[in-house]
Parts: sequence; C-alpha cells; structure tokens
Amino acid sequence: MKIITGKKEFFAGIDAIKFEGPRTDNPLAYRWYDENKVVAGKPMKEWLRFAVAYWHSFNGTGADPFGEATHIFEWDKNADPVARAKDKADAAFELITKLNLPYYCFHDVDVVDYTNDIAENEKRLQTLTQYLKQKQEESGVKLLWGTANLFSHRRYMNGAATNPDFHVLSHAAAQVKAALDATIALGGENYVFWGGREGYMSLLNTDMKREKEHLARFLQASRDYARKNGFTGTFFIEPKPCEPTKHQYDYDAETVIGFLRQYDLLNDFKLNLEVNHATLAGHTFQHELQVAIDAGLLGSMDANRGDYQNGWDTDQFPTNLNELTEAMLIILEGGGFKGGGINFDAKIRRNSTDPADIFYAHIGGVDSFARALITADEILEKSDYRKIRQERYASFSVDTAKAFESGKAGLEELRAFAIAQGEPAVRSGRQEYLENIINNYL
Ligand code: XUL
Ligand code: CO
Repeated sequence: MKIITGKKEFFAGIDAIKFEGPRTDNPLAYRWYDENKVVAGKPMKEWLRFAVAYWHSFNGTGADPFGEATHIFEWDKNADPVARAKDKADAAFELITKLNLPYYCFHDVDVVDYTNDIAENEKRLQTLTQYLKQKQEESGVKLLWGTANLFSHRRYMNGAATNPDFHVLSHAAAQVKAALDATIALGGENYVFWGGREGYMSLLNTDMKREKEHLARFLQASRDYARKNGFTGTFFIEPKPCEPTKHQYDYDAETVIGFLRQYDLLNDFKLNLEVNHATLAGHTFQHELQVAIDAGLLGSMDANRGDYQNGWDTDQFPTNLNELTEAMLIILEGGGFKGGGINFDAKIRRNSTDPADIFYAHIGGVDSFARALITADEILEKSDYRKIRQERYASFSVDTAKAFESGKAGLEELRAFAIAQGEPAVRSGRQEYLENIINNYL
C-alpha cells in the first residue's frame, strides 16, 4: 500500500510495517499477519478486514476522570477547526497506510469538531468528506463503517432516539442524516448504531416501552433515508449492557436479536459485537459470537479486551491468544463476517506516550488475530475438535430422536424409548481435553 502523508509527516522515523515472519526481532513488523497468505480458502486480509478507529487513535488524549490529557497530538494544534480536522485526517491516513490496514471507522465528531449549529456542522462534515474521499482514492483505504456520536453532547444526557424530549430526538435525527450522507459519499460499507445513552438511569422517571418503540421508529426512519439515498450496505447494532447508562436497551446479542425481530428490522440490520461489551454483559465474547452466528447475524466486531479486575470498559488492545483462538474457531466455522470486519475499538494506555506506541498496539492486535486465525484453521483441519462435538450428539441419529427433532415424537414416544433403553450411560464432556487442543496448536 502506498504511504499517504500530508504536508507534515506525523510519524517520522516509522516506515511501512511489513510481514517479516515469527523469527524477526523487529518490533515494528508483523510476525503472523501475511495479508495474502491463504487460510481456509481465502487470503487472511479477507477474513480479517482490519479497521483503525478514528476516535481512539486520533482523538483519544489519554485524559481520564482524574487527570488531563497526556497524548499531545501534533495534528491537534491548528486553531481553525477545519484545518485541524484536515491535519488529523493526514495523520490518520499516514498511520493507516503505514500499518497497511485496509479500513477505517469514524463517528461524525471524530472527523471534525461540531458546534450547536446543525447547518454549520453539515458544512464542516461535507468539507471533510471531500478531503477523506481524496485520501481514500490516493491510498485505496476504505471506510468499513460510519456512525454518529449521539452520546457526548450535553443534550443527549437522557438519550438520543430514546430521549423523553422530542426536540432532542430531532437533533439526533439531523446528526444521523448527515453521518449517513457522509458514509454514503465515502462508499462506506456499513453503518453502525451503538446506543450510547439509549437506556435509563432510573425506571422511576422512564417509560421503557415507549422509549424502545421510539428507538425502533428511529432505526426504521434511518434505514429508509439511507436506502432512498443509495446506501446498499448493512446497518449494525452494537450491543452493550451498561455504561454510560445503568441499563442499555441493546443489552447483548440475544436482546438485540429479539428487538430486531419484534420491529421487523432483520432484513437490514446485523450485529457489531465488541469483546469487552460481551464481558460486561456477563458473557464470554465467544458466547456472543455464537449467538449472532446461529441467527445468521454476525456482521462485524469491535476488537479490544477488558481488564478482569475492573468492571468497566477499558478498551485495551487484544493480546490474549487463547481467547482469540476460541473466537476465531467460531468465526471460521460460521463462515466469517457478513459485511463487516475487525475494528480496533481500543486505545493505548494513558501513559503510553511514545509516537511508536500506537503502532505497537495495532501490530500486537493484528498479529494476535492473524495467529488465532491460523491456529483455529489448523485445529479445524487437523484435530478431532469438530468430531468430538458431533459425537456428543450421536444419540440423536436414532429414529425416535429424529422424530423428536422434527416435532413428530411426543412425550409418550420418548417415555417408551427411555424404558426400552434403560438408564443412560455416563458420558464425558471432555472439556479439559478440548482446552488442551487449543494450547497444543498455538
Ligand atoms: C463504546 C463503543 C463505541 C462504538 C461506536 O463502548 O464501543 O465506540 O463502537 O459508537
Ligand atoms: Co465499539
């Protein structure tokens, strides 16, 4: 990929990150991500479809509730908001092209600062859309998805589409309209709705039924607008159980699937699953993946990891090979993402302040997924992992079981079968054996 820099080189001294294989001692190289290497019938880059997240990588200042910014970005210095946004776009495309990753994702306000004036915001976003479009054309980098930030501004403190104030809801609609226009103009392949503050803090002041109906209506209206204006991609809902609200309406994959079914949105919407959102919901990420795949709705994923000692969204870069291999087993068996890819919704730590840190973070995440993909494929091809799971259900091959599965055998037939067979044999689930397979192939 051609490296694209602006007037200034923001990551001077760091060149294109190349595949050098597992034996290299270069920390600024890929050890496992060999983009054109064919795994399970297609190149790694097509399975993984990595994206860089604009918000963490180019806006995340390292500020936390206890302290000021620690990442002082060179691209964040121009006093003019549009010029500053262009510097940021230059930095973004420099990083993405140096990392040789195919996609990026953004919220509207990541790209350019917004004011309280809807028309002015639209003008700014359109200007930056033209700028980004040119950078996409020069580099070949594509937009995996766009979205609107409907949670940071003060007006959204009680929600956006689920706000009890219709005036606020209408502002959210204006913002989504502009973000959709930008996504369409940039050839964005998908559009995401993460229900930032779509939920409640207290039921004492909340009509939950009405708010959820408003959310459905808002999604329908957004879908209709986008389709009318030529958007052919997929809409994703990104589940999260809590934070910032105490209870979010898009709690987890099962909840969202039920909601999509109830409001007839299954033809247009799929899921964007985030690792640490799954953990916060009390699930493993693997569980959420399996739920989505079983429903045919695994659209995309936000890659990160939480901290097992904390109960909030730490958005760390993924590094846990064991868990990622389990995830890739499910993704591979499920046939991959439907339209989406792997977006690094992850941030470097507050005290990671070297310009190279953002490279190490992405290299680590990319290589962890690449290695997990290779390992999962080997497990599926060479081990008895699949066979063991199939054999666990072998007893369902008898006629009575088949009749049960197809709804033809009732309790009477099952009772007769139980008596004829006698007490069932004790059969092992062989969990430890299966867990060892993962380590054996890593
Ligand atoms: C927040 C989160 C968001 C969404 C996009 O937890 O994951 O960044 O991915 O709005
Ligand atoms: Co996310």
